[in-house]
Amino acid sequence: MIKLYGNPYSRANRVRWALEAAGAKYEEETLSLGPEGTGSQRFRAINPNGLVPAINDEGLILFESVPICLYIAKKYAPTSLYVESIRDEGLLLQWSVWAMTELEKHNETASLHVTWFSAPKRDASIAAREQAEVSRCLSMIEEAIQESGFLVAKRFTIADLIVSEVLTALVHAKIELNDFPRVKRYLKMNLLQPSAQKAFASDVIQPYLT
Ligand SMILES: N[C@@H](CCC(=O)N[C@@H](CS)C(=O)NCC(=O)O)C(=O)O
Repeated sequence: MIKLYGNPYSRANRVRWALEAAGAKYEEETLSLGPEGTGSQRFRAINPNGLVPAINDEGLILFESVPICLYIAKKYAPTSLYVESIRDEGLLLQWSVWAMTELEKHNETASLHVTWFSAPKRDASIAAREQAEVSRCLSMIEEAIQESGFLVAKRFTIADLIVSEVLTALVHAKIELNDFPRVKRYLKMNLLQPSAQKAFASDVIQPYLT
């Protein structure tokens, strides 16, 4: 059985969702975020990077949420969450990596200056610049899903799962989806899947289900 080291308010959500969507058997150890949990010597012996998520699959320890999701999809759900052709694999990897290096990066920086930093540390110009970058990313998704409703292979894949999970953090950057109606519908539809309903704490996805 796979062991997931996670936390319900962390990037472990995308891995838990991937495990649920793949129908893989797993158990989760919840760690607190900070010195007693993720920063502890015991956890650093498992994941030297000291962050959740990490998994142990038959002795293989992996960290970094996006590669973990891709690994789970390819190993446990090759015909549903993964894709067949090398062409589609290229697109799958593109959107999955982009979700982390562009969409998530800009949303996280905006969130710091809108929500997480104490007021004196917030910089309104950085917040505005990064919110604009998130909007640019949302326009890209709006365009990409226009034809089939999905990012790759005209069906729900691990790329949609990863992008959708990253989108659940928009609330922290105070980004509204009203200007992106296709993305709004896409996110709601994906989060209404039974696998997502099992994977997320309800308060994390509630803002996107209305
Ligand atoms: N790039 C990593 C980032 C992981 C990460 O930042 N994890 C956070 C929770 S979302 C964490 O473990 N924080 C605990 C800490 O900072 O001590 C991934 O995607 O897995």
